[in-house]
Amino acid sequence: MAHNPSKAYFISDLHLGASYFNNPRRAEQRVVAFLDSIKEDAAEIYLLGDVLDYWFEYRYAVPRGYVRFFGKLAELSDKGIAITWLIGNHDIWIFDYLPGELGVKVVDGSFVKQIMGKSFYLSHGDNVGERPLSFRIIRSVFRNRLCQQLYASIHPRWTIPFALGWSKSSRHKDIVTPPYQGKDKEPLMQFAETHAQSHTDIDYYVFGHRHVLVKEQLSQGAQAVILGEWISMFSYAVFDGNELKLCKYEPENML
Ligand SMILES: [Mn+2]
Repeated sequence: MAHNPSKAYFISDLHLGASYFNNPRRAEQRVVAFLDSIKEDAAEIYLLGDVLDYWFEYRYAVPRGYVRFFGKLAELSDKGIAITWLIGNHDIWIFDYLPGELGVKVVDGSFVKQIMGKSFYLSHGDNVGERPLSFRIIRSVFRNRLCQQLYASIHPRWTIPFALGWSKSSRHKDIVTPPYQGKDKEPLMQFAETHAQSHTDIDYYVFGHRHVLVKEQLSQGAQAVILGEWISMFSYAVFDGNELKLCKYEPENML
């Protein structure tokens, strides 16, 4: 394929490293194969959170793994593709290592980005709409700088197994996704619908987090998508300047 960087790609919820993958290496290789397949026509890539199931950067050390995935991101970023990584609710603790090492831009929270002349509202989706109190408390503890420093002061020998155990305990929640019940019942869509009323300049809303693959037309004319996941769906969105399409990755040479 000729090198023609003209598209923007969006993926989320890869959950690499999660204990529920029967074959974690294959899950990583699938993502790498996808990134390789888009490297000639991608101008921009947006990773919308929960890319890694667990990550914590220490000052002088990082967790094991993800070598192929990180290598591919570094290759694409070195090639000039602009890669943006939105922090999700699993990969919260990215500090200066991944941005520096991979050349990716890391963003915490929701933001609006102009992409090929259109206005995109991008968010992982965990901080949008109604959330239970327990979720909000955990979220603020996880993001508290002092809590992060205290956690970082404990040897990884103790924190990493603890975190992996924690992740395992939320396994059911991550795999069994409440089904999408339509625009009117989906908090992310309700949020987008309300937000669009007062932000008529937004053309597209793109979310992750929910593990469903959906595109809806909002009443103000904008479109809203939820990106699915890479546990069993292998879905993504691609924007060519005219249309935002939802697709599933079907590798030719990988079953
Ligand atoms: Mn999430």
